[in-house]
Amino acid sequence: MSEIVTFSKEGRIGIITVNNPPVNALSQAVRAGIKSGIAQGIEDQGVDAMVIICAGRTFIAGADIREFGKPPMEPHLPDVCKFIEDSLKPVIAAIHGTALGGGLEIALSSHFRIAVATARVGLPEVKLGLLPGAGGTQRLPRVAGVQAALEMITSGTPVAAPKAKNMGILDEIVEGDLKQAALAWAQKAVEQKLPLRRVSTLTAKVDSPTVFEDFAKANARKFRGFIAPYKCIEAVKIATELPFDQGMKKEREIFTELQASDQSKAQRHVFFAEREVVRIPGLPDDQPTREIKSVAVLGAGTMGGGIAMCFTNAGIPVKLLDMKQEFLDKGLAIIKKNYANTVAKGRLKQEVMDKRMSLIDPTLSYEDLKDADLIIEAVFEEMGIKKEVFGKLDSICKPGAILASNTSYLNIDEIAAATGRPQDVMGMHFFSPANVMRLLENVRGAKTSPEVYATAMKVGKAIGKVPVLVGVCDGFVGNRMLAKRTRECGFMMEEGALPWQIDKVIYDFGFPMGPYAMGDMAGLDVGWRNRKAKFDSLTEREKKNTILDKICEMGRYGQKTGSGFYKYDEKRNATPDPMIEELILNHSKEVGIERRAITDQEIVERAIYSMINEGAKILEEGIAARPLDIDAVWLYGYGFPVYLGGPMFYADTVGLKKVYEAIVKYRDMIGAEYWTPSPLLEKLAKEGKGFYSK
Ligand code: T1G
Repeated sequence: MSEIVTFSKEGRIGIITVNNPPVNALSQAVRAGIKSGIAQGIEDQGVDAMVIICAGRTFIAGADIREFGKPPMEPHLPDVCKFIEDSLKPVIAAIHGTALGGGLEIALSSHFRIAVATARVGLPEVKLGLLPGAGGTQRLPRVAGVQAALEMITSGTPVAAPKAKNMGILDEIVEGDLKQAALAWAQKAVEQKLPLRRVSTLTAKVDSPTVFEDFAKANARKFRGFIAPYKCIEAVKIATELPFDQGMKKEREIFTELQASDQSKAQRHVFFAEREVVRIPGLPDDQPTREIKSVAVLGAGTMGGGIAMCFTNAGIPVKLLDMKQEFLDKGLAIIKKNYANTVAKGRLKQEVMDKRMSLIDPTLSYEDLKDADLIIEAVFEEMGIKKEVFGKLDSICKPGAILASNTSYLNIDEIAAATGRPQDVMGMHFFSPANVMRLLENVRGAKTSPEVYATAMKVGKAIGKVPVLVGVCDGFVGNRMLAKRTRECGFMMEEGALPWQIDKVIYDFGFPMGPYAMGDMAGLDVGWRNRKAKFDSLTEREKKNTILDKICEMGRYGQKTGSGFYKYDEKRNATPDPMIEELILNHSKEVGIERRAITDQEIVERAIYSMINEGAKILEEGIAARPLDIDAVWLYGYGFPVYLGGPMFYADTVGLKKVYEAIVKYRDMIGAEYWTPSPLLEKLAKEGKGFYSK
């Protein structure tokens, strides 16, 4: 037996203990250890029953994802599960923490399952572009019913133990010491000769023959673009149609197919990227950070209010400052309404809402901010105002306080220079709605100290964000790349495409919405104001591309004015507007561009490859340290489809040679001013490598 799986005996009960930190993943050694532990218990005449239990913070959290894509090693998990289930001696799974994926499959192959009340059980494989591959799709519908199995397997969301008991997944919720409870259970099973419950022998019944179709239809919007959810439905259906062993064979075939798919590779990449992105290359793991026990937010507007909620949600008290009482009252009312909506949906208890509201201390006085550990400014995006605010904060806030700006594009170094402590100044760029969007772009200035930005990364994780560290440049990582897509889409509209064609292509690519529908939702006046602010830095062609100006000059700001690029009915349903089509055709004539047919493929290439090329330049400049930083920004802040893994991972999937050749093609078509290949991209393409090549 290896150290990570041990076999011990208490009385006549054999205990198989898994101890493979941090989450007891089912590596080859763990699988082998469990199998030989069960074998030992079966052979040992002094053993009447066995318990599978885990050390550390959780029961088995699934297969070892790092082993995927490598040659599979024996024993295979389905065989280990069968070996457990076939045991003639009772096997009890004792669960704490999270029994996920292969962990729940091990438990479902045991004869009885007990858990502490705080445990959760789930089959999250679909989030990795997979399906449960060791009997989860065949055993769960037999024990919890088809509908429940469909929901659990296609959502991947774990279920709390009490609910899992009601669903028939768990036999008992135990209190006190789990191991003692498991031993007592095993004793009872032996003494009362409880019939061994082998889930594979049960039947998965369907209440209605259309349950699978109906389920797929009902979730079409949620499953859009993904392959795995439909394969999950197919496998559960098989559980209702075929004998267990044949169903297992089918499940394994589908699993193997999905494991080799680009979608699963992308989603596995995203799993690790989300965890790796918080680690800052070049900084020691024990980098000192500052303690953040109190926060202040300047500006009670939409962003300020959302940012305040991020901290109250994490139990951190917030001082919320604004210039006028009416602004404060309005901001607090919006926060209250947001919480009340969540309570009304049953997703938050009233007392928790009250607690969070009580953590907000509104103020009109800068003086009240003097003891805050972290101050986040979310005032109007104008450099003069930012400098004035930071100058004031510099004079009031205690030494060691972190002064952060939520600016989405202004120069952090210039803001920091307005203080005498630039080492304590940085950007913390939240995304709207700040209490919902998971991305936090942490912007380190030229003088920001490692202690300060390491603290901001820790704060980001503590408030449930995916914090990404980036450098100072116009638009940081996200908006800088987005500007390239916006430019190219604007050019294609001049050259022959229409906004609704571009939107459909970007939507079908996998984004939640196309750029023009998004513009109409956010308000075209926002983009128009940015365009005006940046007008002098635009190229001649961009200056002449006045389609947005013309639409806004008509007072068409999008949904809020009933029309923008689209026209909207009272339910805000969008319809392409012939008036806009005419406006665009006239514009092309005006600027002397002969319109041509633009293919959907060209739209994808120009919209996405322009961003990838810019991403490569961002890497060259060190604005982002790794491609995964860029992918995380786009996945958690801009809705890049998770099954493509982010723009840089997607580029590798397409192949950098192909991306490079397309960029060269557009350089020759549109101009080097817009399409000069990044030297890094060119080099990697010529070496047959990718951004993630080792
Ligand atoms: N394999 C390998 N490493 C894993 C892992 C796994 N299954 N789960 C977590 N880790 C690493 C993770 O990368 C991180 O490493 C550390 O553990 C702590 O994780 C046949 C096919 C369990 C809820 O999808 O959801 O079973 O960054 O930071 O926030 O049907 O981890 O420290 O180096 O996330 O407390 C199905 C995945 C697999 C569960 C804990 N299982 N894990 O969350 O910690 S497929 C999953 C999680 C499968 C079978 C199939 C979470 C967690 P590092 P963490 P956490």
